[in-house]
Amino acid sequence: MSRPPRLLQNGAMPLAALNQELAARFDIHRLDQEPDRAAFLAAQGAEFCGLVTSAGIGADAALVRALPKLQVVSSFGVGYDALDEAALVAQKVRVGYTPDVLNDCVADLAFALLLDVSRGVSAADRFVRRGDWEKGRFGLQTRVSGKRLGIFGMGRIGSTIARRASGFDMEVGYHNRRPVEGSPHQYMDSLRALAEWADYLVVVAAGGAGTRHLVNAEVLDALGPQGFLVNVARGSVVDEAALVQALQQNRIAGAGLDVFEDEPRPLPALLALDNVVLAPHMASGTHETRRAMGDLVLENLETFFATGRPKAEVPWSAAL
Ligand code: 8YV
Repeated sequence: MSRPPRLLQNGAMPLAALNQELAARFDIHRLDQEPDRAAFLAAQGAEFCGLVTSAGIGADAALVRALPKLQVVSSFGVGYDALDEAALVAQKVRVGYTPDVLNDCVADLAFALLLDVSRGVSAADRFVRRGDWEKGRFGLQTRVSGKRLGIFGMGRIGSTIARRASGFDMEVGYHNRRPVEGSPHQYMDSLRALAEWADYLVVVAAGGAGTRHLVNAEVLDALGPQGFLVNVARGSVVDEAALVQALQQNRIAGAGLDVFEDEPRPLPALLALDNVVLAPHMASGTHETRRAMGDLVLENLETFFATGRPKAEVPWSAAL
């Protein structure tokens, strides 16, 4: 029997069983457990033909260049903004990722944050626990049903969120670089116009240089004092300092955030605000979805070693 391919893994997947299955099928070495990563890569980097990483950890250009025999990357996650496209394309590395399997859970959490910040669920929980109920009534909240939902990024996850919205009798509008062919929803040709129209602006656009800080002070002011922001995409899409100011000055009504510019460190000012719901980048974090993501990480590797291409390939890898 031939030896299993030697792969480098630069962080554990969030289910012990997945890491065990990976190690049972491939010859895995854990880079994150190396005390001197640079020295290890200099000595042994040329031995690895594959890298197992995640959307959160990614692979920078220095790591890719330290692996001159790299043929395949299998990344746990749908976002690929932390994978250095230029370095990977230059080395003609095939890159697999985990789209689709997380659509439902990310859409569910987007709605959980939307409902929470609008109906004050977390704030009400704090109110009851503090014993404030005996002192007076909890403040009135904002109705969700029948309102306008603006989706920035009508892709796989965006359209799953739009389907959830129909159960709340919400009108859906969206902004993308281009209208989505056949979409039944209203297309707005600018993010500002979408924010102006929407009661809830939900960010599901991909991260990276092209979308950095697109949700800025101007967009937040267009959303306005009755409007709520929800972000389940990447912290980088929102100018977090501008968001803090807009929240502090009640220029928007509230925000539900699963992602931040500097994870795991949300701006401290956010922690002090009651009209904000904060989550620790957990939208895909259910047993079921994380299992499915891990299965696809393994399947992408197996398909690559059998056919030369991962099953689910990021667009710039598929174009190689
Ligand atoms: C991951 C994510 O949980 O898929 C993505 O792009 O951001 C999350 O689903 C996380 O990045 C895993 O590292």
